[in-house]
Amino acid sequence: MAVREAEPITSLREVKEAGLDREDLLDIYRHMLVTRGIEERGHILYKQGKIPGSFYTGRGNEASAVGVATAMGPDDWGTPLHRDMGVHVTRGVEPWRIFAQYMGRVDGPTKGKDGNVHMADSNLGLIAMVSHLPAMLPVAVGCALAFRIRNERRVAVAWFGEGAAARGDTHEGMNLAGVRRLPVVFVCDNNQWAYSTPTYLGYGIEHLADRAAAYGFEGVVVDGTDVLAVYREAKRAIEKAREGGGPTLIESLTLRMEGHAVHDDAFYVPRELFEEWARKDPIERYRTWLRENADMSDEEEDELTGGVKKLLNDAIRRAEESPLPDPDTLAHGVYATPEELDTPHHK
Ligand SMILES: Cc1ncc(C[n+]2csc(CCOP(=O)(O)OP(=O)(O)O)c2C)c(N)n1
Ligand SMILES: [Mg+2]
Repeated sequence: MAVREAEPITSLREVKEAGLDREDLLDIYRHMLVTRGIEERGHILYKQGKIPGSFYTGRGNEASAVGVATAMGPDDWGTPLHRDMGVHVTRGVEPWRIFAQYMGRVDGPTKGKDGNVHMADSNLGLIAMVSHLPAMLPVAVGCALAFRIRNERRVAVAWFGEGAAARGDTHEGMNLAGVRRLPVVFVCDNNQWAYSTPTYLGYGIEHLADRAAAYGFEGVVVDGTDVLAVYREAKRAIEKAREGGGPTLIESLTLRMEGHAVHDDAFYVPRELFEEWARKDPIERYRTWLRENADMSDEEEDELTGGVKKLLNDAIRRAEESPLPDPDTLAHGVYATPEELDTPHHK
């Protein structure tokens, strides 16, 4: 069975219908630029030897991450992964705190206690990834179950990769969500590679979103380089979940434009594939859309890009002033104490 394939948004009228005004449109662009800027500067910090461990980016996934996060409500929760920097940026994590995180400093969201993208700010409705494959998917389903039990009109958003889709916890999470019609939206960042494994060795169906039907909910495939199309599908799915309509699986198609991490030059990805997807660069694509459909002027664009550049320069400076954590605090904040938990059986 073929799932629905999302339509692109072609006019300002459709954008308004989807709930965005012109300021929102420029905010989306700014968030995408900040996302890419953070990761580009991260590469430089890595080469300068300032980032411990490896370094991961989501180049090519900016539209997908920002589009979904823009559709989330302020009280919704999400579990973004190593390709989803745009989610942190859109939810309001300040760039200097992200650079501090990269460099293991105390002002990073994990206070210098975990590796670079294993981070999240729970004050902004985000839960840090434990691991990728896909450890966070059952956690998000658990959030959705809690929202249901507490009668809260909130939605959980769970991200996972197409490689992670082959593992058992994806099935367990989606099955429970389908059976209980929980308020959760699954977002598969299908970037066509799971480390060096191509999709044809990862799954035997045409679209991963085809699987949704087997769990009793809707699946949709969206072009992950089209930020407005991603936004519209995510908004539909999130509001449907909030209204009691159950889960949706959104498969967002992109290409991972860099290696799995900085140590991997992606020699196994055909060059033509990179060239093909570079022509669909999500930021360039959206920039063209804004100029053609929302009258983004040269001055407006210069002001925006100049502002982002300054924001990132200041952010790096501020992050470098942040100290490394005091070794004596190593075990602080790592485990919750029973008193901090609101689950009755822990009392
Ligand atoms: C159980 C387990 N096996 C292997 C890894 C190492 N690992 C982390 S991400 C990844 C690739 C995942 O591919 P995919 O789900 O497509 O996500 P992508 O990295 O492409 O975004 C691998 C092999 C892991 N974290 N956990
Ligand atoms: Mg992948």
